Amino acid sequence: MSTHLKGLSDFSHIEIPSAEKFKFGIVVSQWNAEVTGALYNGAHSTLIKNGALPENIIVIQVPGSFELTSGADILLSAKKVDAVICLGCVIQGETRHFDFICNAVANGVTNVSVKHNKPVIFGVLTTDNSQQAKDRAGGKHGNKGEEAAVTAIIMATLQAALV
Ligand code: DLZ
Repeated sequence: MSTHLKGLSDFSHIEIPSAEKFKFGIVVSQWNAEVTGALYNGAHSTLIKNGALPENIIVIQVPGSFELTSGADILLSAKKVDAVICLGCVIQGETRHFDFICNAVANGVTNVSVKHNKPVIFGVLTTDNSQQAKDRAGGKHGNKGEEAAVTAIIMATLQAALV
């Protein structure tokens, strides 16, 4: 059962399908690298724990969350993957950058998913401060990277079942 603290990172209430037959892409933003590194560790270990083969996980890095969309697009154009996980961390600052980046990456991830007809998962933290981000990257609120990986497995399985 999920708790108000751990959120979706507690998966004991759902059955996660095997990831063994799928290929995954992971696009990691280098901005706020300590947080995105923790998200990456959570996503990668969750894929492996659920049967994905290490050689079937392609990882690329992009400079910031704004570039997650083009990173996913490049990856899906170049490699045959069943789902892509975008990992980033946007922290509220003193300018409107935050809003532009969050809106751009949310819309961009949706658009690239539709363009390639593949699941592209939004594993981007959008927080008021770095503590909130750390709390969601392996801290007291779980790890959003793990959630993103589970979502990718579920969506890849759904597509394989229907297409
Ligand atoms: C410029 C910028 C700022 C201010 N803040 C963040 C952030 O909190 N998280 C993040 O992932 N990226 C940030 N960036 C960088 C942009 O995503 C992007 O890399 C640059 O604007 C260049 O396109």
